[in-house]
Amino acid sequence: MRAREHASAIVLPDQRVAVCGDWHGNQGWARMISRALPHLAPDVSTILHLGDWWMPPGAVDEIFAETPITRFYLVAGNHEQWDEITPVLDKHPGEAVQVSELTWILPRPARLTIGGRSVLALGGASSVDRESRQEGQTWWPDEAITDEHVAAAIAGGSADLMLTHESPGNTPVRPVQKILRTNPHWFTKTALEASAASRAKVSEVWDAVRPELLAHGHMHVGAGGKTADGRRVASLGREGHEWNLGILDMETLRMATPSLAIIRGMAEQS
Ligand SMILES: [Mn+2]
Repeated sequence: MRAREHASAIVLPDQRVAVCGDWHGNQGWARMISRALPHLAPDVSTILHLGDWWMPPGAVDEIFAETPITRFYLVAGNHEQWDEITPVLDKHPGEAVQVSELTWILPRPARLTIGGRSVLALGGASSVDRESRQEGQTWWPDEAITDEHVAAAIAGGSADLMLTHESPGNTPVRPVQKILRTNPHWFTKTALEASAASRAKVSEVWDAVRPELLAHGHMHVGAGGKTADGRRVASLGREGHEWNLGILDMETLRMATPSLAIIRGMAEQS
């Protein structure tokens, strides 16, 4: 991974953007999105990816070449090629780094302005499958959200929209609450404790920044919720599942989530 350009301020005029949940390197699914999206939202030229992307940047260029997409911003997750991402980010502290024609990796944290709205992106998350992975090969400690990331994110002040990979701990999204309560995949106690600590960091930022909408991935469930004080949270599904793709209106901060059937149907038409 090599830096082409870097940018400290990202200001986009877009009124609508696409937001995607985890892809886990699935290029077939990315291609499905690339075929459906121009039919679903021909005005959209920006994709905000909420992490567990893990793809060669050149694949993004190739897959979206024949589409209106001109920018692909990554809010990194936990399952990423951190041995390549961290060095390029470290070379340009606080800046977004362009690593292919379309792909930009956002700093940790990042502030953007999209359609006149203030946006905070906070990448990173804890791997609950940590024990089945090999450090330096399929897992890196860089995945963690650090106290420095939290402090910098809060220091930037309020935001209308917050983008993360990790869920906040105090989420109002009921299907996410259920997963956290029941541990359906039998993750270990150590992994679950690290995961809870990671969610607490997101909560700390979320409660300070108080965005109207927070969108995240990682939990592999597509669902929404709202806090008692009116803050909305959208949890995006993983690749090939419902709610992996959202079309977000920056004026209303409402997100449309076309069904899998619609996405497949639209992709077949192209
Ligand atoms: Mn993840």
